Parts: sequence; structure tokens; C-alpha cells
Amino acid sequence: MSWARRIVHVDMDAFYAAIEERDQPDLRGKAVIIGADPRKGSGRGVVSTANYEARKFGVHSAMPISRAYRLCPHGIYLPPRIDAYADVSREIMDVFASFSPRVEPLSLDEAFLDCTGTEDIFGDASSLGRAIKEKVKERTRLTASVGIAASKYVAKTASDLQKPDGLVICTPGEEARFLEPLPIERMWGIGKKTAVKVRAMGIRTIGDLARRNPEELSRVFGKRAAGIRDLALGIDHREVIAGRVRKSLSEERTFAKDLTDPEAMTAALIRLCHDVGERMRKEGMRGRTVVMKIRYSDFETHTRQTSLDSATSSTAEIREAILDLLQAFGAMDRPVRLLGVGMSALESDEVVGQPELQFQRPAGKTARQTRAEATVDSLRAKFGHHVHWGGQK
Ligand code: TTP
Ligand code: MG
Repeated sequence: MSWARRIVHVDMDAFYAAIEERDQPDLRGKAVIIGADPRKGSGRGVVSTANYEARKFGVHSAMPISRAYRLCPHGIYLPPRIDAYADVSREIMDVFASFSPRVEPLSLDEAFLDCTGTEDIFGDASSLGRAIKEKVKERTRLTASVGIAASKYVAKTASDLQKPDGLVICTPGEEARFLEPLPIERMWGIGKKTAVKVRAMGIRTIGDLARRNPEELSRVFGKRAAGIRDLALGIDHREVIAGRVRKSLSEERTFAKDLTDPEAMTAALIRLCHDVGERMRKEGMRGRTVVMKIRYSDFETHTRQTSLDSATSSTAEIREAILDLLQAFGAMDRPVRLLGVGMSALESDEVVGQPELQFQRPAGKTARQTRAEATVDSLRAKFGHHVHWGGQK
């Protein structure tokens, strides 16, 4: 079987919780929930993640922490330690870079790797997947789940199927059959609300969706209908974009008690500006757009944003922009539940991109070959010249 492209999706298992379990051995075997302080059930804010033990009780990401507490009162609740998780994230991205020069991080704990043309180095898909999992474990003592396929969409779907510690491979040509039996909720990009609408049309599996015609699907998906149907058939030509940088960064705070005092609101926003500035500088990022978010006690949420003349990571500049936005927003005369400060239109301090991939396509070669060669070139640079590509020894 031939792999036109060999795309790997890696996603760490119960990432934040797994790091806490690793670092505090007495947590092992217990239900661990990372997120806001539950305050014996009266806490606000949400669950960031839960380990697999806590998930048995129905606890999951984004659930209100008070609900989690009701479901799992004996759980161990811990606040997130983002800096520690960001360190581990850098380590895993480092590991990924030793398997491909084309690594596209999607979040702290997951990435796509374009491993096209690396058969001679890492062997077949199953050896490749096992090697990646082993290296991650060796470096971090954490488990990852891996999906391998000829497209991003199928690889992403595959990595989720045998979590935790999974390895799922979809061989080329098998995509439609592979996706067919999966429940519609497994489709990447379909949110909970959309899934409900899709089910109302009698569509239960990805295969059911693939069999509908685009006109019918456009009732739910609008212009995206044809594209979604292609995905359901496993057709996805999107490229792995190396070194793609994060698009936005934000810090939010849900208050234990709603804020009613304007001075306290201003003070909280300024604190968030410091947090955002610090993270931007730490991650070597600058942004041009500053975003303020306000959520009232009834969950009504407003965002306001402004664009700066040039990108910045300076707390002072972010603060100035936020204070302007706050003033323009006017009086916050209702109790405030949450405040947030974010930056978007981010750019990296350094020049991003990988020079070894900026090559000319030689005449008579297919794009696949050229890409695969570029992969090997950069691995050769790393591992020495015993690395060959596709039988050209
Ligand atoms: P995920 O990969 O979605 O979840 P996970 O790694 O905890 O669990 P698994 O992949 O095994 O299902 O997200 C990675 C981390 O991102 C997660 O550990 C915590 C954080 N996160 C949040 O803070 N809020 C969220 O709503 C989600 C989904 C994740
Ligand atoms: Mg994960």
C-alpha cells in the first residue's frame, strides 16, 4: 500500500491531570480534577480537565466546577499550573521535531506531524507510531495517543479512538470505511449543538452523513456542507503547516463573588493585563489586537477589541488599550462574574518558518517527492547521512 502522505496526530492523555499525577505520586488511582476551586460545591468557573478515574463519574472539560463537585465530591481538585504544562508542551514539541520538520501544534498537548517519506528511517506506520509514543514517554513519563492516516482529518479522528495510550492507523484507501461506523459526535469540527441538529435529521454516524447529498446537509451546515461531506468520506487535502503560531492568547478570571465595585473591576483587569503581558513575553509573542471580555452574573457576555499601531508584548501598552476600551464601554452597572484580557493577531518575536522547507521544486518530480525529500534533508542534517529517502540509496 502506498502512502501519498503520512500524517500523524499526537494528543497527550488527560494532559494537565497526568502531569499532576506524575509530579505527586500519592494522587495515583484517585479521581483528579484540574480547574477552578470547587469550594465544596459553591465554586464558580469550570473544569480544565479530569483524569480518566474522574471521567468515570461523568466529569469532563468545560463542565461547571460545581457540577463536577456534585458528581465527584471525593475527587482531588487542583488549580492549573500553566507554566509547568507549558514546559512539558515544549518537551513534547521537541520530541515531535525529531520525527519531522513539519510539526503543526494545535494546542499545548497536540500536534500534527507530516511524516511523509520517512519509511526508510522509521519503518511502517505502526513502528513510527510506537516510536513516537516511546520517545514521548521516555522524555516526559507521560502517555500520548497517536493517529496515523493519509490526511489530517482522519489522523485526528484516529488518535481519539483508543485513548488513553492509543495507537490507531487508517491505511490509505480505507478512510470512508474507517469513518463510517463512528458516531457523528466524533466528527472534528462538529460541536454539541450541531450534533443535535444533525441527529434530528436522522444522521447518527459519519457514514450516514457521507450518504446525504450536500443540498440536504446545507440546511445545517450552510456553505460548509460540501466540505463537511468530503471530510465524512475521508477526503481532506489540508497541509500540515509547520511552525504555525498561536493566533491568540488570553487570561480570564471568574470571581468567587460577583464584582460590583468599578475600582475592583479595573484592578482585576489590570492584573489580567500583567498576566497576559508576562505570558506573551515568555512565549516570545507579540500581538496587535487587544481584547476585553466582560461577563455579567446572568452570563450575558460582551467583548470589545482595539488594534494597536504595532504589535506589542508590553504590559503597559496592553493596559493602556484595556483602560481605553473600558472607558468606551461605559459603566458596568451590573454584577460582573468574569473578566478577561486577550491578545490576537499574534506574531512571533523570531522569524518563524523552516528554511530547509523553502526549496525549489525540481523539474519532473512530484510535490510529494519534493516534500518527502525535504523531510529527509532536514532529518539528515539532524541525524547524519545514513538517512535515505525512498530507495534512492
Ligand atoms: P484535551 O487534549 O482536549 O484533553 P486532555 O488531554 O485533558 O484529555 P484527553 O486528550 O486524554 O481526552 O486538552 C488538553 C488540555 O487542555 C487539558 O488537559 C486541559 C486543557 N483544556 C482546558 O483547559 N479546557 C478545555 O475545555 C479543554 C478541552 C482542555
Ligand atoms: Mg489531550
